[in-house]
Amino acid sequence: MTVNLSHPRAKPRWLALAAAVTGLTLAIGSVVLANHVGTVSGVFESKDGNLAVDHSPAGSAVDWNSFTSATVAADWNFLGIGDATGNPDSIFNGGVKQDHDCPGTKSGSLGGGDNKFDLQRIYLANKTIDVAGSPHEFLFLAWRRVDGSAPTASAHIGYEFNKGTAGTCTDSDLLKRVEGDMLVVYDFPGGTGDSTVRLSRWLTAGEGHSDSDCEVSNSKIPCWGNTQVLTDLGFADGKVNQVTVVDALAANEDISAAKFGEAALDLTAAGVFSATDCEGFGFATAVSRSSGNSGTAQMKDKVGPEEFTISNCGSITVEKVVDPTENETEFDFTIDPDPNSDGTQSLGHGDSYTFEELFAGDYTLNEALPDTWEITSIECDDGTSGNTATGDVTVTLEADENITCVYTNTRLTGSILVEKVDNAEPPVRIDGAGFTITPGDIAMTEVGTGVGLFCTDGLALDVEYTISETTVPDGYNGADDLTFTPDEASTCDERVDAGDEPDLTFVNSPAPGTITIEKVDDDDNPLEGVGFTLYVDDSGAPGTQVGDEEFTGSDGIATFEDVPLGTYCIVETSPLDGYSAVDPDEVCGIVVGLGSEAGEGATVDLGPYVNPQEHTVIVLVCHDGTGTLAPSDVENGTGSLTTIGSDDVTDEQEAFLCGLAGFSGKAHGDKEITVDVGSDAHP
Ligand SMILES: [Ca+2]
Ligand SMILES: [Ca+2]
Ligand SMILES: [Ca+2]
Ligand SMILES: [Ca+2]
Repeated sequence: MTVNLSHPRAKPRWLALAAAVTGLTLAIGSVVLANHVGTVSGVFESKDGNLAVDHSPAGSAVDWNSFTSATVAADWNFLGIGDATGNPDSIFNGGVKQDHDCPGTKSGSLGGGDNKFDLQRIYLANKTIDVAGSPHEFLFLAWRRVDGSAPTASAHIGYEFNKGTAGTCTDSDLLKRVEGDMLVVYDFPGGTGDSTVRLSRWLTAGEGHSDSDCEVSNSKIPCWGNTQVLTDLGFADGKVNQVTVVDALAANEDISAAKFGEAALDLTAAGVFSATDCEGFGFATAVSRSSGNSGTAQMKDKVGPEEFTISNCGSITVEKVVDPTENETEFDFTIDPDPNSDGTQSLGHGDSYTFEELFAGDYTLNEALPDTWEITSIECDDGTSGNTATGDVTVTLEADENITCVYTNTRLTGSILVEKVDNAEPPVRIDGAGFTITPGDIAMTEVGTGVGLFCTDGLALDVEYTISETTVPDGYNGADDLTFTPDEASTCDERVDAGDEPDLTFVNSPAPGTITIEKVDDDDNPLEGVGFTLYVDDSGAPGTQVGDEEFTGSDGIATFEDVPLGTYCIVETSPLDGYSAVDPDEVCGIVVGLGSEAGEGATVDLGPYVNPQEHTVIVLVCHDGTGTLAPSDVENGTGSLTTIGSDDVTDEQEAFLCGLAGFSGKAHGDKEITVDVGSDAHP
């Protein structure tokens, strides 16, 4: 099987600026082309020696002037290739013969008197036409040489069609010839003579050919093989203009007699193409020759090469576009029917694959869609759109055609909805948190403000994400990381509107608080060893005890740590002897609330509690005259006692006590006395 080049349709290389004149010049359509080619191809006027559309049916009859506004007319593909004239021109080096592969070329002049060799442009057109139920590849070609030679001057134009699979020549823009390249030689004897069209193929030793297969008797392989005279076989016809004709492709240029020639070839009838093998040519070059003698003719002017595709097969290319583009997922493509067993082709973003060597017909491409993707478009450059639900697109391929279909896939994305609650029963959503999703380091978006609900969408499906509480509300301990894998397409807007339950709930416990209490005496001295006990505040009275009794240290401070949020009472349960515990000995309504920083509880500082020092006031009453104790009743408002008498002490003690300083000269009866207990009156 030969190689199908599968080039896209040739782009216009040369177009006239002139307006089309075909509409004005349509003749009565009564002419029937006489020979085989004309009869079959019918409507390409290849043998009337002009460029205007003269025949019927109007609208499908084609001559060269049909291509003034488009490179495709009635499914004929057209290419015009212009060429320099005079000096400089792109020409062959002197002495180059037909069989020279990669011959020398140059920019120069063909020389005086050689106007008959100076090509100004060539035209090419091709189309697949059904002949008796079989597709035939038809090729039409034309040449225009410069004015300046007599109408009797002969013309010998070679058209070389290269597969181009071996690249270009080293020293020129010509294509390296490969086995099966095609040479068409158009020989016009001059005057009113009939044109002859010959065809030969390039032969190489590697394909089993030998020198004896060459057309030119003294040539060596590789060479052009023996020619078929297609005009004799009825597989080609042609005509050179006998009168001035108008070329609408070249600004309605008048072309005088014998400066324009055209021909048609049935390449399938000539055996170039078959119903079973794909054959293709991708480039065309024209050359004017000094004569029709293949052995002696010199190569003169050169036109082209340019891309021009003739093939009985086509190709279908799949191009893959993926959104997001950085994704590395690959998608599996198949074609049905699959005549060349291409099988499944896996393509990622930016990849393409061409199913080559496809005969004309209907083909269905299919993409097997991964679950987490959708096809957003299937667009082919023949105008066909595919079914995005099934991944199928069916195109009708013509020979010579490449159809490119672009499959665009978009990754389905899901969302994660999380809520932030405290540890109350029932839980209450709380404000002030922040979450980050990895991979991607995505900060979650809070839904609304201060409602403790967060959502992020655009996340890949079937990917496990880790959600971290990266901002913890003040006064709370943060929650551990959680993971979630979105498995269905969704957006945050949809889910919030629908009131969906959160995927994840982060529970934060408030950080426990601390209560400190300081104990001092009424001289502001810290008191060590005072015991306090914490109770739940039960309607203003101590309820359940919380933790152990705590004692003050040398700094006078007792501390209750890890105290849950709540309201408490503190009771001085172990006061020091010699000190009052009534300032106060029980405090309720102590509130431990949320702390002011993440992870830290509140600290309640109850400040100094003062335990006053205690003293005893002793009253003695002595009789001034005898120096002896005189028992007397004493009251201080809360109680009464009787001072000691002589029977309570020894004589020496009585003498000592009554010798102490006192207020003397007091008669019997009640006496007022004020005692200021001195704070410095003891150690
Ligand atoms: Ca014509
Ligand atoms: Ca015509
Ligand atoms: Ca040239
Ligand atoms: Ca030229």
